[in-house]
Amino acid sequence: MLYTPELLKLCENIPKVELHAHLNGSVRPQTIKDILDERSRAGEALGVTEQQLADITVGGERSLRDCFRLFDVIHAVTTTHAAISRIAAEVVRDFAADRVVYLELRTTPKARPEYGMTKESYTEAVLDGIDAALRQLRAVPPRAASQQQLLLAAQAQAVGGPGASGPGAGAGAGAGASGAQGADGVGVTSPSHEQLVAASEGVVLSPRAGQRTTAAGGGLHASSSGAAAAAETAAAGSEGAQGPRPGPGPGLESGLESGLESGLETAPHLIIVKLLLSIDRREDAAAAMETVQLAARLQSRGVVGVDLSGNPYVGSWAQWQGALAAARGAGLRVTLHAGEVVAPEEVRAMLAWRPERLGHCCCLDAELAAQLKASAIPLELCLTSNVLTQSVPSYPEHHFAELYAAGHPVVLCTDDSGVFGTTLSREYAIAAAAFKLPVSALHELARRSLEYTFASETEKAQLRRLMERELAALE
Ligand code: 6MZ
Repeated sequence: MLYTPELLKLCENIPKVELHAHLNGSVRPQTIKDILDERSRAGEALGVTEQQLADITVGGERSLRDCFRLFDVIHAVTTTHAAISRIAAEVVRDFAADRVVYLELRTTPKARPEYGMTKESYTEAVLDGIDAALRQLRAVPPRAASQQQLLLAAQAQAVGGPGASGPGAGAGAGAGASGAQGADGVGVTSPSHEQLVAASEGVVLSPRAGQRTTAAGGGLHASSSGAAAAAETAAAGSEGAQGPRPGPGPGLESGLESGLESGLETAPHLIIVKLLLSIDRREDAAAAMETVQLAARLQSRGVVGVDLSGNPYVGSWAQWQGALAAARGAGLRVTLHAGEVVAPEEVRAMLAWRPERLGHCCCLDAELAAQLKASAIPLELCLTSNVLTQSVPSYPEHHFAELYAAGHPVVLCTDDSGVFGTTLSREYAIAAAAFKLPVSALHELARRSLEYTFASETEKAQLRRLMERELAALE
């Protein structure tokens, strides 16, 4: 093992920022099993073999090509809105339990007409799942949030946000609302427009133990798919037989549960979740444009950008450029998977296009590496993913070392925590061990990651305050 349990524990305590996590790659293997079991009990044959199922649950080293075959199997199982919502809810809970305070999740909207699924209904199912998890983390009763409660939540933020102290308001929107109206003696100021927007976009304030609670609701919408109900159930604790994925300390998760039971005396941590919609490299120009238009329409629900991902051996840059330009035109941010395999012409074109962020950049020659450094484009780096898929030969040889030493903006991320059996805390521990970083450097990495998010300036300011307070307590 590269790192000690003590080091992992230190990393679990750091408030962290996750910027590169694929939804279906972050699924708990047990959930795939559960869904498969449920559907076969209902008499549905999904054509997934025992061996394929074992491949998902075993983890370990696998080539990139094998990885993409595995995603196809996962996608063959996750075809209902309820399954998608459940997975999204569980993924949010898992990251929150790993002390991730800002999560930018990404997923590829999928049209599956044979299952009555459009790209839009798929994405709404994801957003339903995220909302359900946030409500559960915040202990707001399902579907109880209203515009009035959002207003009150924003007022509570205006009063002092996560740092404000005072007696804890009870769990639930009603209790939070009365607190915001002054029942706890705290004066109320009017929320700014930005605060209202932040609240309606799913900004959730979850103060630390003994601090005032606020009643922020997730993005609000009517769900006709029934997926929201399934997500509520999932968010309410269907951890599966094996519970959450390994990594997050059990204390954190159980602390969170007991906090919910005891009226938030031990409150969960703040987590803000945003969504990026991915264009799959298998998609043509029209399909890519459809995803971008969907992302543009769903900005009010927390979609902040577009990603280009998928099998790097497939497709060519020119086919997505129109859609990516449209994304930029619509005010969406763009991040691109680049150089996961050797593809110098494509990486050159991507660097010239200047996305807001890049992912991977494992296979760059000296000239492209120099261009990347000169560009100062923030880079999402996924150590375990890159080593297990053999995009880089070993942890110590990972390009993180060179870029970090050069002062290039880098962010540690998980990529596919379910498929690769990792957590963000574990990625921090691996980095510390492989590159001999002191814990103070990890704190600094977490701090800086926040600056590369696609969050609004208001959200960044909130998170900065929270992270500073939590990091100061650790230092
Ligand atoms: C490129 C990847 C990836 O979108 O169904 N994906 N794309 N490189 C990687 N490195 C290992 N890992 C995941 O999540 C799964 C999808 O994310 C992309 C692939 O397109 C995969 O099908 P969603 O939620």
